[in-house]
Amino acid sequence: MPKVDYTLMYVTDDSIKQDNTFFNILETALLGGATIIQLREKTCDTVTFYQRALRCKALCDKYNIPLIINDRLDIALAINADGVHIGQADMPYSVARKLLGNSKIIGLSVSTKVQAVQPNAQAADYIGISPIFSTKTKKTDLAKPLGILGLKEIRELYNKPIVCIGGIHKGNAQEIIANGADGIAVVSAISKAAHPEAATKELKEILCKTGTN
Ligand code: TZP
Ligand code: MG
Repeated sequence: MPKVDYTLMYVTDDSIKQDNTFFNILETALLGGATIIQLREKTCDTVTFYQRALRCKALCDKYNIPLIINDRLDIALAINADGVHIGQADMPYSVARKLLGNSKIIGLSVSTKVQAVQPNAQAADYIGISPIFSTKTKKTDLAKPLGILGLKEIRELYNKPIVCIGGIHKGNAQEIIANGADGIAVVSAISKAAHPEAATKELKEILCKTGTN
């Protein structure tokens, strides 16, 4: 598998139903320097998800940026995505790996220290600390925020890439990288910004100043 840059993951905003807006924002995130894209759709039907996924893949390919799909292995396989992001209640990691093979990225959400030391988390390509802070974007199935302390504790136990998600913006991104995360994943800091491309660039600069990139 090629080395993946997890610095700035843009997770698409499934509240945007209008395709033009959805793809404009995705392209501005790519232009602004997002290093990986996660397509996350929680409410649409399968055919809509599949069609969005196909278009996302074409756009990400244009910028040479990996695309991973939230939850849906079938869609990841159908469009030859670069991988999936799964949660604790999704397809078990071992099954996902069997279906996708070794060349694809599999990320797993963890919400506790205990989950971070489980064999599936240790085997995954990266874990997503979910959530790090409170967020208004995800309203259901949201665990208690782990905070910076939780991130530090998990960093000590986990030696593969860690990406944090939930309530991250330009005011707190630096602190997350400084405390051991390899990257951040954001929805609203980009999708709801007045100028998504400028917002992405600003986040990227903050992250690159703090990290080793
Ligand atoms: N998983 C945990 S928090 C979250 C997801 C998908 C939403 C993050 O959205 P935002 O707007 O970056 O807080
Ligand atoms: Mg999931």
